[in-house]
Amino acid sequence: MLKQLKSICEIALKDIEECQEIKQLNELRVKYLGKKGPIQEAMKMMKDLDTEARKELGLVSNETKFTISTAIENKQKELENLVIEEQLKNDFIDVTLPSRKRALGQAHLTNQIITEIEDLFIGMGYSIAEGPEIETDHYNFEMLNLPKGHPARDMQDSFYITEELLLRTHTSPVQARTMLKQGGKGPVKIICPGKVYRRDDDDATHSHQFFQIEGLVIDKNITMSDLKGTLEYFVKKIFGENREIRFRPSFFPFTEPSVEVDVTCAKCSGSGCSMCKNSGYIEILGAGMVHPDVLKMGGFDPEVYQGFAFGMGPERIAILKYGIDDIRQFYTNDLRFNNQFNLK
Ligand code: FA5
Repeated sequence: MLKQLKSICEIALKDIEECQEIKQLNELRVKYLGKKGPIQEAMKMMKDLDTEARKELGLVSNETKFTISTAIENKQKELENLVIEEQLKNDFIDVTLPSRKRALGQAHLTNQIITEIEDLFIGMGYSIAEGPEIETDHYNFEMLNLPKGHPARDMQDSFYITEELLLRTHTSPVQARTMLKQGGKGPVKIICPGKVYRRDDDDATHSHQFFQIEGLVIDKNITMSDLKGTLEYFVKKIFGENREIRFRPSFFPFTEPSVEVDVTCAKCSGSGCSMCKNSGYIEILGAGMVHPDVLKMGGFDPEVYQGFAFGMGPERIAILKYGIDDIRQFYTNDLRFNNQFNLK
């Protein structure tokens, strides 16, 4: 029996040595150390032996059991390590591989055109001013020579929140706010981009919510020719030398004299179409010399200082620059529209 146990031990160690998988190792554990295994069988015989032989068989059986179970434990660790190594090999991340391309977002066309206009005026020495979108009647109208009941208030149909508060109808109140901040001292040279709101019916060139960029220059000896030169330079820079513009006499209560500037229609190049209402031109801005009363209300002495101001619609400018057929394209969030204008 002792010899038999020795040879079983040798065979078991060989089997364990050759074993390649954990599953197979578990089968060997059951085969050699299980209840029906050879060591248990040998133990069962002990009862028929005398004391000395029983002692010896017990010792050898225990040793055999210990040797086999130690070999199985060692093999188990070895096989588990192999599995981990294999996993590590397969999970290897090649950090040198090029990454997946991510679609990058881009600025909305409105922001792109506003940035372009801002850059142009900053290049001419202007700085950027801001004002609130919820404005008081006082700044939106009264400080601009439009007292309550003035018929010209109808030019800008408004969204009132209370009797005194409204969504600003233009960026011109920033003129008044800037003048007061200056305490009557020039020079002033600002532009103010921002959102404005009007109860206008939406159509190809009108929106109830749109952007404006206000401009204000106040200094000594400012004349209409400064305004004209500035706007001509601006229009040529934005639209190119070949685009036709025209200055048309107009009326704004806060400027005197006042003009409106039109650029030839992008769709019909001036021959007349539905977009330009057959006029051949689309209006992009209103402007004029700051009215002496507005200068006075802003704390400036009109005998010493003069100024010019303008207010333009950047969406209209983009429409004319890129031949866009409808201002509603700016607000309907169709990415295909915006993606055409990656101008950087
Ligand atoms: C004004 O809002 C004056 N505050 C501009 C101004 C400033 C004049 C300083 C003199 C001195 P007007 O209502 O014309 O003016 O609007 C100015 C520009 O805003 C227009 O030329 C046009 O480009 C744009 N605009 C006006 N209404 C709309 C609209 N509903 N949708 C889109 N753009 C508009």
